[in-house]
Amino acid sequence: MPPESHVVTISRFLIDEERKYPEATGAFTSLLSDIALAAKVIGREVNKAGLVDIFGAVGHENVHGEDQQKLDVFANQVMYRALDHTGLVACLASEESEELISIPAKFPAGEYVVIYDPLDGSSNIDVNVSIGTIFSIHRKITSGARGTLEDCLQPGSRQVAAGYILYGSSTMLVYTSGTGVHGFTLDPSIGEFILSHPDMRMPEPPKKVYSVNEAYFTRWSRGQQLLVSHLKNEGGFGSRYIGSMVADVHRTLLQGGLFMYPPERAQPEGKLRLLYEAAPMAMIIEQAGGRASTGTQDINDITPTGLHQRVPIYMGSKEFVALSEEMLAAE
Ligand code: AHM
Ligand code: MG
Repeated sequence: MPPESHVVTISRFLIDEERKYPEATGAFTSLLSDIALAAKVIGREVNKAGLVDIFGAVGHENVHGEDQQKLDVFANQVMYRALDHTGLVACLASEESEELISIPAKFPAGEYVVIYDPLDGSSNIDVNVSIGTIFSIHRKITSGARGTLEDCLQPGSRQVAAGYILYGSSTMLVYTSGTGVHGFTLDPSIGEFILSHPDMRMPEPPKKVYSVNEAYFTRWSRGQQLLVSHLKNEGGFGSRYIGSMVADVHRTLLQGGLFMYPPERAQPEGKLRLLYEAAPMAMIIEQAGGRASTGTQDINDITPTGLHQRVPIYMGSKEFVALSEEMLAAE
């Protein structure tokens, strides 16, 4: 007889979580379920990306001046269509859209603001490297019926939930709603996300690994150069850099370490965006016992000033983030 095991699907898990809060309306559970459905649809296309002629830029640039890949466009539409008509969402913001995305007048609006990067790391699609979707959820704070820019520009510390979907050797959905981090792996044979990583915590002691694009070394500040030199020489750190944030942060979450995207000469604010990438990943890392800093302040203390604001990132095991802040301040 196989050992007794309980299979917990994401729907079961969300319903059980909801029961802990008698005042819960079920809206949040529905919202997460909608995102999980979008994840399955995006995951399905990502997994067969090599089979169909879906590669390559569609011939126009996104708001950051970067080539948009076809799968980005597809993932962006899937996220939008999973959420626009539900009556749960006040407004949306996507890394792929310059402006706030309003809910069409023909649909009811709800209380949640959903901000997402539909397919992060899309330059890796062609070479079959793991990519991901990142999402951040706030509650609407303005009093009107529909969400506004102000509802999107809230500090990360006010997120009610955040998560990502990693399209890797398996598809995983990892999320937090402020009471720990939970990971689900897609069983493709039944099309269900199954709880595989309950209550994820970053390991202590952490693995000594730093993750940064070291090709920019000569363009870094002296403090940043000294930090990385210290980690690999005196610190005895190893290095891993996939160049796909969801995959790099996922590894950091599971093994411990330090993920960095520092400022450099050509990009003084760094590359990654506060609302779509930094804030949601920061909430997850913090909920798992780690920290996320810009080098001088906690990422989730920042009140955003624009939808596409960028921010330097140092996230991972607490002691490594503290060491980074210390060494950067010394220079
Ligand atoms: P994207 O939003 O255009 O896909 O870019 C974000 C990606 C991240 O996944 C990754 O951490 C970073 O860009 C890598 O950048 P670089 O190639 O400069 O190291
Ligand atoms: Mg991105």
